[in-house]
Amino acid sequence: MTAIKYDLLKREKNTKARLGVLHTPHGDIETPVFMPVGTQATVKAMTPEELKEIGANIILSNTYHLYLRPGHELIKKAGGLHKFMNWDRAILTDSGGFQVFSLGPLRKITEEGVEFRSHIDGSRHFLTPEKVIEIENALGADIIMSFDECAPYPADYGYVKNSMELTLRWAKRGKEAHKNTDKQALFGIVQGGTYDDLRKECANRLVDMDFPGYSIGGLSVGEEKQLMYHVVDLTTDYLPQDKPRYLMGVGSPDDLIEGVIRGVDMFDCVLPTRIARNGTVLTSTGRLIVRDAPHAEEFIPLDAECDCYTCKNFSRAYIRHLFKANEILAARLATIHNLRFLTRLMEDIRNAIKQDKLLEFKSQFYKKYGYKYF
Ligand code: PRF
Ligand code: ZN
Repeated sequence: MTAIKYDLLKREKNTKARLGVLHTPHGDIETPVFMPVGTQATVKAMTPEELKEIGANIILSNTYHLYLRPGHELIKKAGGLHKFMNWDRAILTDSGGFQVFSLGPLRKITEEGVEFRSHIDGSRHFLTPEKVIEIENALGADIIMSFDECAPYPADYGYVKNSMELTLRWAKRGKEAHKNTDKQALFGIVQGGTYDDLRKECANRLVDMDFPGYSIGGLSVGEEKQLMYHVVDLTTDYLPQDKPRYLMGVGSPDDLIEGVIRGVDMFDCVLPTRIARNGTVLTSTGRLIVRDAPHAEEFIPLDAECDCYTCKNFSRAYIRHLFKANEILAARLATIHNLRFLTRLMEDIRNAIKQDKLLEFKSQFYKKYGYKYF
């Protein structure tokens, strides 16, 4: 028995976009989907009820953070991550492969695993592919990630090749350690930097290992967008049609559209929640810094086309005032709006796929939204 089942409903006529449903132990997810990020067992500023209201069916959380604080044993005692945070829809946990490698000089990579110091209290830890699976099993997310190395960009061919080989060996070790296959689906992560042959080889060898889904890691780490799109396009060509594909840590509106066109089904990104807390919102006509002076007397919604709680009830002038006065409601209202903006964008994308009109949708979207943030 596998924990998840992916139904491919339709392939768009003019692109590589796919319409599907991901069945999980905590409900069905229509794909392509954007997953809000809840790093520390909370999507910052949002209650589970609010997440449901904006239409989120799956959220992402982080093994690295929850292992360090409050500890996976504690979350296991609470009855698992779903119960601990009172979220009864699907959860995906990232492996820490990205967070640990972002620590820079604080970590040391060996064949066995990664030794690092906690960003919280400086304490020493050692994570191995087996340990990461043990932690993810304790957390109990529906979809879990293999331990990988996300190579920096730029990096020379030799470094990236060794790093990809290590990621493949770790994927195999993680798969062997994963016992809870009927409740949790373990994805393999494609690495290989921006080298076409390494991406191809990594994808092929992971597919030979037969994972229930495949992630594309190592992108959006400083490379040009066009290069990222090229690597995504190339990688999905080597992934099977009957399994979901997840592009890790990518989720600006343009990246979502371009990713879907190249055959990606799942995305996550801190962007909408992070910029919301800084006073920036996503709208159908581009990004808007609602905190800025020009909006002081605008008694209109953040986005006239938006159906979210914030846009139905509050003006730009009021939200700007909340930001200037450092009121926590500002972050809450802006986060609700930004997450609704992206979940609605994904709904629109799925409708466009149904009608084989994704390219038309893309050009209409860009015409209003603009290319400013490419
Ligand atoms: N690996 C893992 N998580 C990730 C990434 C990765 O390469 C990225 C890269 N954009 C984001 N999150 N495990
Ligand atoms: Zn809104």
